[in-house]
Parts: sequence; C-alpha cells; structure tokens
Amino acid sequence: MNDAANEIILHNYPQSPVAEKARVALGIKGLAWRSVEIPRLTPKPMLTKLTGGYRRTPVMQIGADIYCDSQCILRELEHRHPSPSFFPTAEAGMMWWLSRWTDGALFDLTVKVVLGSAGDALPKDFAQDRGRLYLGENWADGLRAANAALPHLAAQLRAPLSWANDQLSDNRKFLLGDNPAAIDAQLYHLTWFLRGRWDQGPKFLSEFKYLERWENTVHAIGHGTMTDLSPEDAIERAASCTPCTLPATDPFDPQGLTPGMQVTVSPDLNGGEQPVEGEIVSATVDTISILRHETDVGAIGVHFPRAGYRVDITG
Ligand SMILES: N[C@@H](CCC(=O)N[C@@H](CS)C(=O)NCC(=O)O)C(=O)O
Repeated sequence: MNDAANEIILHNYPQSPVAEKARVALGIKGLAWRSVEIPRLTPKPMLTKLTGGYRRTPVMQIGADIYCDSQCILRELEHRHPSPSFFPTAEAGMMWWLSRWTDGALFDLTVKVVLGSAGDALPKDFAQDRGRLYLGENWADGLRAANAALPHLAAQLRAPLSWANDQLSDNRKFLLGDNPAAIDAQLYHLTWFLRGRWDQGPKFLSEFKYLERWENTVHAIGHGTMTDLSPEDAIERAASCTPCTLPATDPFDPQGLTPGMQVTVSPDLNGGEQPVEGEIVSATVDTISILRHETDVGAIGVHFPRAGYRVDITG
C-alpha cells in the first residue's frame, strides 16, 4: 500500500467535543493526519457519501475504510499504531468499560448541561438538530427540563469529577500515572466541552485544582500533526483505494452474523438517525465491518463498534 492509502483522515469540526477526544488520541500517539472540516448540521452529503448515512462527528477514514464512532476510531488507531499504547497499564478491559460510562451517561449529562444552560439562546436549527439527536422526540420538553434542573445536573457531574480530582491529587501527570491513556482523552473531551461551552463551566471546574492541572497537561499533548484536506480529495482517496478488512466469522456471535449477510447498522439510541446498509465482511465481538458500493466511488468498508450499535439482518 502506498502512503496515501495509509493516511489518517479525520472528518470533524473544531467545536465538536467527541472530535476533540479523537484529536487528543491522535496527539497521544504523535500521529500525522489530515483534517476534513464537515458541517455542524445535516445535510452532510460529502460525509454521508462515504459513511452511507452515519452523520455523527467524528469519522475516521483510511483509504476506502471508514471508521464510525470514537470507540471504533480509538480501537483502529491502537491496532495500526500500537506504540505508545492507549493502555499503558494492565487494565485495558477495565478502561474500555469505563469509557462506556464516559461516552454514555457522562456525555449525556454534559450535553444536557451545555444545551440546557443555553436555553433560548441556542439557534433554532441547532436546537432542533441536537435536541432530536440527544433528547428524543420530545426534545423541546427535554431542553426545558434540563434548563430547570441545572443545579441537579451539575451535582451529578460534580461527584465523579471530584473523584478524578482526588485521584490526581498525588501529582500524577495523567489519570493512570506517568503516561497518557485513552481514558485521559475520554474524560478530557467532557471537561473541554464544559469549560468551553457552558457559561458557568470555568467557575464550576475551578474547585478542582488537580483536575485543572491535568486539563492543562492533556491540552499540552496537542493533536499530533494536522494538515487540511478537502472533502473532494477525501472522496477521491476512497475511490482510488480498496477496503482492507478480511472476512471474519465469530462462532459465538449471538446474532449469528456471518460474511455476506445484508444488514443495517445504527446507533442503539433514539436519535432519529439513518441506518447504514451494507453486506457483512467481518463481525467480531467488538466490531462490525460492512461493505457498501457508492456511485462514483466504488467499494467502501464501513466499520462500527458492536457495543452501542444495533445490527439488523435484512437479507
Ligand atoms: N458515540 C459517538 C458520539 C458522537 C457524537 O454524538 N458526536 C456529536 C458531536 S460532538 C455529533 O455527532 N453531533 C452531531 C453532528 O456533529 O452532526 C462517538 O463516540 O463518536
């Protein structure tokens, strides 16, 4: 494979906290990567041409392979670039479990605080898009409820942040010790979001002096070496490459997924999102890889995590 086929392309936009998680992860690994700036709101035709409909941020592309969701992105980065490891201690399993909470309940809480505190100041189209994505069909009620419950929501955030602060009080540099880990990026993107986008964020975080020091240390890691790429060039890259996943079957797969089956894959949430259709190439315990064909591009491999995603067999 030539260099271009291996180049990491991150489809993202500057304000996205989950993209910030991926950017810090790229920084931890000290990688060079290309950044395609995508719109903050749908439609995102240049992105969905590659993903087959998945619209969330970030998405990583390597050649004709598309990795959806930061969980899938971090796993693939660890696979392709194992050193330095995202798991510098012997607890990789426990760190993946913990990330299900940072990316799940803690992320939801953070989003409620940020959106709820903005109230009517949110632009209408943004409120509608993010409200539906994160708060369900009755998102307008959900936003009002979040606004009314801000002190309660802040209390829910405060306890876990105080535990992180206490853990950092022995002057360790990172959450697990001297070396940065995936969990640093997975927690940092939430404090970055709270600090930057909640008007009370800096005040709220100011009681946690060890956490603040850690935020500065994580910030100083940087994002690796980033250079811009146009969406047209990213699509052209996919067209000139071939998806790289090899067929794999897992005899213990609870859904009996095997290569060749037609499926749809979508986040296992009520976000009103479009499922992505394709043919299974590989279904393992933690990743589902499907193949799809896109007009003017050709074959594209699209990868999703199993944890947090729903796979429905369609044929
Ligand atoms: N579980 C996903 C969550 C991604 C997510 O919700 N990202 C937000 C941005 S921070 C998003 O997609 N917002 C809507 C958008 O960008 O269109 C992941 O870890 O990548």
